[in-house]
Amino acid sequence: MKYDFKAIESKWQKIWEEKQTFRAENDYSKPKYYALVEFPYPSGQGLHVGHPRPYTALDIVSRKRRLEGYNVLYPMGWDAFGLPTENYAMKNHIHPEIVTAKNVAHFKEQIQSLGLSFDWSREINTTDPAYYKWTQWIFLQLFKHGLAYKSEMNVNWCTSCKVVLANEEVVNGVCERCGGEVVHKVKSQWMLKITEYAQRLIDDLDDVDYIERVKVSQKNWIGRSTGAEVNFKTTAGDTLTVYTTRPDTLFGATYMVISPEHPMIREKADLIKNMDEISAYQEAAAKKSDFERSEIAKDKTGVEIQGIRAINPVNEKEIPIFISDYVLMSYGTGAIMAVPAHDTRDYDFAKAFNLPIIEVVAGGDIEKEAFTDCATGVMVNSGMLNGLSVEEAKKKIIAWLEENGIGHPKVNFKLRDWVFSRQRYWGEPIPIVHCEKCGFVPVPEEELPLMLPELESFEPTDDGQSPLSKLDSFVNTTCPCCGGPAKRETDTMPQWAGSSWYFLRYCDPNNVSALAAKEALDYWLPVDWYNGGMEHTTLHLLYSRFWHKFLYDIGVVSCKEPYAKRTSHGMILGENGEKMSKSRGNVVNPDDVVNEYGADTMRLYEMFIGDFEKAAPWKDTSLRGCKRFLDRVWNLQDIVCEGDAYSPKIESSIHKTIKKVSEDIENLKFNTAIAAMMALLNDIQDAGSLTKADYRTLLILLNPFAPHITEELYELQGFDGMLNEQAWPSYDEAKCKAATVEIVLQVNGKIKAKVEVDANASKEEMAALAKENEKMQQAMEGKQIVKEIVVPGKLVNFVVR
Ligand code: ANZ
Ligand code: ZN
Repeated sequence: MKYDFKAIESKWQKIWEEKQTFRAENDYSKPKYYALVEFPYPSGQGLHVGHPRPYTALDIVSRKRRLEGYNVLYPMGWDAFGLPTENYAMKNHIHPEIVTAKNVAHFKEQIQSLGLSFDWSREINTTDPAYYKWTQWIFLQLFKHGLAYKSEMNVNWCTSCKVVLANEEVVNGVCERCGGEVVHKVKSQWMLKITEYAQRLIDDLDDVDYIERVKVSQKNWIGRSTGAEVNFKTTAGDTLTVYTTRPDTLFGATYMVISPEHPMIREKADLIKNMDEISAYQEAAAKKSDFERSEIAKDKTGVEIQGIRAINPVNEKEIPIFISDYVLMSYGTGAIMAVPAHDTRDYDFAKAFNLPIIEVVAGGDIEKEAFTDCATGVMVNSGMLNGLSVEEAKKKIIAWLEENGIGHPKVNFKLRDWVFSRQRYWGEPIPIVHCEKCGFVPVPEEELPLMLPELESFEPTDDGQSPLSKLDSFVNTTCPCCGGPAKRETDTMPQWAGSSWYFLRYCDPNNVSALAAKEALDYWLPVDWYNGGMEHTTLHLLYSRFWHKFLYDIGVVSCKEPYAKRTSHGMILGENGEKMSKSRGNVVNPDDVVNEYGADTMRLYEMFIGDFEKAAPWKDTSLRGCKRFLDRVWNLQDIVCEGDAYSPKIESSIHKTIKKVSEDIENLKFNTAIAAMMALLNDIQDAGSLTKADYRTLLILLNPFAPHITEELYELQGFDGMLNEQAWPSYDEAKCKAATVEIVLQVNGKIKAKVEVDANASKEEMAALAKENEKMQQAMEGKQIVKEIVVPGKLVNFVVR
């Protein structure tokens, strides 16, 4: 009988669906396992061959866990709000809801063809009002707890999408999504106070099992730094406060720099003599992105403020104040003390403007460059600090600053509050009403969901107003507080909103009175294993940890962290090693692969393609190799024997493979797990036969990778029940040791023969075997053995003369 993958795959997919095989039970007495992959954005392009890589990986984990006796939740859904759908809808004059439904149907069919063990009864969609009701509810809780606020903000504005972007969405100075130019704009925006959670978002990383690169990049993004705030008096009679990580270098502060947006410029305008020059510089700076402005290598520009000087508090010296765009208003206090001898940017600036450079930490060569090392230097030219190390000097100066009321220790974070408004149609309406009398008033919870209204046209306005603002019947309402006339918020939420809590909804997806029942959350959480893209590390992963912590604080969930374990997969590239794209003509369509080779081959290949954590190029030859492997597994039926033809070699090979596959799955080494099963198959074919029991074991091991063919073979062999109801095999460590090993026999270091010996053979036994060997005898004819070298398990070498 031929391996008819088409018939087999559709047969088992139907059976699984009918039997609801992968339905997670809310049976709280069983040990649970919650496996999660990032739900896709159902784009018009359909599934990419990159999608199944993480889905299959955690499908393997889920299937293994079921065989290990766990009640497994492995859900899937749709992250369906967002710009691409809206843009498509606008271009083609179709409502985004219709576009979404069509895309979801297509994605679902494609995903289902792969035989993934998702519990489809828990499918969710972020654009479903029954779902976004709870997204809005969470927003209201944030608002009620002072964590959502509206403020005038200098925001990132994508000139092509006509939309505000979060800092996280600006990559290398351009729009993460479309690559369009990003400029600054002052706009009134809803913001979420993620900064309030900055410290906890760092600290609690200690309690979770995330791959190291994810932890590191989250920490860098949050960017905790410790230092001091120091007050400098100015000749204008006020004070300029700076943030510095190097208060030890105060004696070397030879000038100050404030950001072009610093309020002092406005407040002291009447004292500033070169206001025209300053204004021109401010205008030029406003056009640049923070990214451009903070580049280390860029030429330093600036203008000295004429008419006001600052006084260095440690030596009462008057120093000049500059404005320069390398100082950002959004970090620290927007003002710095410049220490050119020990800071690279200050050094470049001082050289450009011919400012004094005073060495205060000895150990470098400040004629050539700034000396920034703080581990080895010794303080000089610094009065009371002379002779101290940098660390000692920091402590001493901070104590002195505090005593004299000039400064205090300070911790700063790079993390900014989350810009939460979007001026687009296809998102969750922000459930807030603005009343002249009462200010911002939440929409009453019993009125949720606040439905996204029907609109004629979804075009955003050029001045950046949401399309919803054009709909008077939506905008005009009454104040829930005083009953007077009021206006609705017309901004919508960013795409990151729905995905910030979706893993909670899966626990209890149809609940109408809460985002999920408490018992369901307590049982399923935390997610035991979450796999997703590295690109989401500082976006979705951080946002969802923030929301989860907030929900923990208000008692909705009982654990501090949403995900116990986080891993990440590499991309699948085209055959040419480049990213797959239409323009490069190297796109592989998953439907074609499933059609031609079957889902099991596709799954197996995606796991065999390379190290799961690294990018890997697609190779059709290797895909065919995986198909051949399954053909051979199929053909083993011909050599299965009823009894137990005992072979110590196969027995040990089986135990080794069980161990290897079991461990490799846990360690993301799916490719080497498959290689181990391929090696086992070779051993079996060398042996020429295998027992039914050994076949059964191989089928169970292979089942998570290739679930359809293994179920079919299991049935054909007449075993009891279904394969997915069996137990994951265990192994005997002692039997994992190879029964025999191959050793080489040499004469004067040259290989003469290779023979199999008992793995535990002694040196004497090995030497005796070598002497009996025909080839060895020929090579040594007429000669004397002068030395015998024997390495157990490896080789015998005779030195002859
Ligand atoms: C004096 C000094 C001397 C500094 C020295 C560094 C080295 P992190 O680690 O990133 O927190 N700084 C402070 N606010 C700034 C702003 N708004 N824009 C640009 N630069 C700013 O860096 C903090 C350091 O970056 C601060 O310490 C300050 O320069 C600068 F040898 O103060 B330092
Ligand atoms: Zn009111």
